[in-house]
Amino acid sequence: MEIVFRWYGDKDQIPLKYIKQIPKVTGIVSALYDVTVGDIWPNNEIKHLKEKIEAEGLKFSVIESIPVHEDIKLGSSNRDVLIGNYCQNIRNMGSLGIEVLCYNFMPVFDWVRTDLAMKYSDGSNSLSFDNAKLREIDFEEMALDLPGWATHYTKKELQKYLIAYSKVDNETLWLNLEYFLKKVIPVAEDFGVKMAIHPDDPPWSIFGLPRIITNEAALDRLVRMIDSPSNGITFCTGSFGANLKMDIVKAIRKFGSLDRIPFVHFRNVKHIEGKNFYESKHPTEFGDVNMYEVVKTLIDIGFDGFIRPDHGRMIWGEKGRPGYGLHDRALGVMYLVGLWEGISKTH
Ligand code: DNO
Repeated sequence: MEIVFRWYGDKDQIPLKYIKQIPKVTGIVSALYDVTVGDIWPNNEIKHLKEKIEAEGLKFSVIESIPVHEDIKLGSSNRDVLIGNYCQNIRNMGSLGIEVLCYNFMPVFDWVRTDLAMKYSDGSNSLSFDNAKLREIDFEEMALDLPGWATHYTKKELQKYLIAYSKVDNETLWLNLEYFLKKVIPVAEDFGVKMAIHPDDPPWSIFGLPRIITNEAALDRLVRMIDSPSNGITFCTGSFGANLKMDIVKAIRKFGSLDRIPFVHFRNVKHIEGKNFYESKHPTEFGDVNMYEVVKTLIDIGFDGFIRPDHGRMIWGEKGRPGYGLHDRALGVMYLVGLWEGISKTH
């Protein structure tokens, strides 16, 4: 296991130096954030980012993400050109020795929360999701813009995509994913890259859009589609944790043993009622994910991929990107390291 930490490049208020000070963090998860979705990333810019990371004694381990253009997800007639560009990005990152590519296949929106700073009695805050509030969202007023979102739509574009997706059901989205993967996975294999799909977050349909990477059966279908370690999963314990019906530990054992989990997002969530939940402190007792069993299972299966603390709360007065502050994510790392050492020594 190698612990990595997400860094948003020069625009991130957290300097690489601080990340380097967190015990056991050896690598960085990053991306180019200013490239238009669908374009080829300038190779010199990726190289430059890599050099910056390496100058601080860290490794550029994971790209999260190279966004998949909506026209690929929609299966539009121009998808082959866009997939061609995607393949070139994979070749470029592989040639630079960046091993894992986290991506998602969520239509229009990436991860979604309805409150970016839900307040707790101890003065901290974190992100939360309330299904009723989601239903109230008015696209005319919407200013939802979360860290890591690749696209900021104009109202017109948003309407265009919502209409286009009204003709795409889950099955069509699956077929479009398969079409995409059949073209990109052979390239990933050739260039030593492991693709790792991120689950839909939350793992159910929102705004009537199709969403497919939601549970264990979906992961079964994904891995069967192309039998290759390059066709892998970003196992996000928080995203899947929102689905109370999913046995997360069993799924980690199954897909990890098949060598399909190159990357893990380590996060806990606590359900309030129904589909509503908030992002809790990392340790098991504060949420609904058994973080101890997650780590124990990863140790059992000999997990040798990358793992990063996922969203943290805002604590100690820190202000910054929702979910991506320094302090609580660093606490998440220390909790992970403690579990890891404790379990490994008594196992
Ligand atoms: C949220 C992240 C996601 C993730 C993408 C991967 O914090 O986990 O935005 O980066 O879905 O493509």
